[in-house]
Amino acid sequence: MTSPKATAPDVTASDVTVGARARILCISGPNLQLLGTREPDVYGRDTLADIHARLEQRARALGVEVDARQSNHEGTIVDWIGDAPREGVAGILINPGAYTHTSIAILDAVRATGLPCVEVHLSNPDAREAFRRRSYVAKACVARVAGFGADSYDLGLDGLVRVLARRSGAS
Ligand code: CA2
Repeated sequence: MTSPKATAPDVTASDVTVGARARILCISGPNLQLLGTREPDVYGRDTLADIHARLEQRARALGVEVDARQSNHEGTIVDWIGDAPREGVAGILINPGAYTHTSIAILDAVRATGLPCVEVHLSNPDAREAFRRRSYVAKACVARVAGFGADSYDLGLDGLVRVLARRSGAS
């Protein structure tokens, strides 16, 4: 008996082509430097360094380059986003942390780049307090991945690479 065909196959570099090592900017917002040290029941046991290391591995497998950063400061995040087109970034992966629910400045910055952006969350904000249900940043994003813990970052990268491949007409 043959095993059933997977409906959502894993994406690999041979499935998608996004041009010569497309550059992805990954931004994590406030307090995410605390990952792995507190609230493991909500945010898991991986540190942000673990997440970044896995993301880099995944990026290599996909044939893209990832530049992963974290800041507690809204203005710094806005500056990084604003600089992205000039720096040749092809797409943005962002976990805006609590700024998700408050920051019109980050929304405007992402929108101004015109770059595809995927919002990622470790937890599922929709299943938590009511104030986490509103995302300003989501309004400038092509998609959102939430609730898969650290895997949300890898899944978000896979999705973003697919969007880039589709836009470049390569797959
Ligand atoms: O689930 C996510 O990824 C969040 O973006 C995390 C934010 C929260 O405000 C969002 O609603 C959802 C909080 C990040 C704080 O990270 C911590 C990590 C470890 C210990 C304490 C905080």
